[in-house]
Amino acid sequence: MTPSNLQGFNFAETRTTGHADFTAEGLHTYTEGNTFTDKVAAYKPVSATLASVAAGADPALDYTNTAGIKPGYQMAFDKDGDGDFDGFLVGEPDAYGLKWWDSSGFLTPKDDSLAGCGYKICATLADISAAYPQAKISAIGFSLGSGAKGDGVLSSLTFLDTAYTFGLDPVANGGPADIAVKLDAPLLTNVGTDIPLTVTVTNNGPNAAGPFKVSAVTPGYDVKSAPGGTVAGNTATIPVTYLDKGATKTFVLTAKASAGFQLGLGWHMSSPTHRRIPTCSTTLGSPC
Ligand SMILES: [Ca+2]
Repeated sequence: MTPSNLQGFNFAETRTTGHADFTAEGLHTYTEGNTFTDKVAAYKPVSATLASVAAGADPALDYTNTAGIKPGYQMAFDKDGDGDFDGFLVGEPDAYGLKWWDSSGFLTPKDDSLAGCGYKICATLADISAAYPQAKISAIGFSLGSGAKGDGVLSSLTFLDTAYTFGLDPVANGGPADIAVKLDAPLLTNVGTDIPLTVTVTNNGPNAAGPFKVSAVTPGYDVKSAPGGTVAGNTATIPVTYLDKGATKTFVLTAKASAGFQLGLGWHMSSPTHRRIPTCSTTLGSPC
């Protein structure tokens, strides 16, 4: 590991047959088998209220899975805000979507409706925050395992609107690069109905690029959610941690056409490390 890339994370909870190696693509995490020692985990101390986490963009993992299980993200939880750790909240989007579960059964739900998924708590951060309004978060992180085989590359972990990229250095790995952004929307849109807007980001080279952000302005739409990004009205901003030359990434926004719906969508990308800031506009369903 490279200390300068740790970004405040520590790997003290990683066990002997769990591994985390910094690579150009991100953090290569893997376990050797299915025993107790097969665990990779990293935590970063923070000081935040659960309410502030719940109010921000959803925590997100950008992970390329090669084999086995995927990592889940975790938050060290102080349910009553008294400074004493009470347990971990665990997020596993593939299993439970935006619901987080309590890993140790430490919580006594004030509202039984929070129970689910086989746990005493399995609820959205907003619902948990409402039940525990004094709650604080003292650490953020992820865990792969334990006792399960998994292998993949973690290219970013997003918490509190910050994307942690584990060694993806914008000088070493980033452009100049020609980044193209394209938007596709359904040909038919009913005002007031949720629709997907697909963002396609392509690196035309000549170098790998990242990290950078893609911002989308969607006149006539209200963006409701952006994976790993932030949303404000008709604008979504998505962090891209790393994009190899020739590579493409897609993101699917959820949006709703507003009463002032227009057939117009605009995009721009911002990055101080890249040669070109492409701007394009497109009509519905057509490429830039
Ligand atoms: Ca406590």
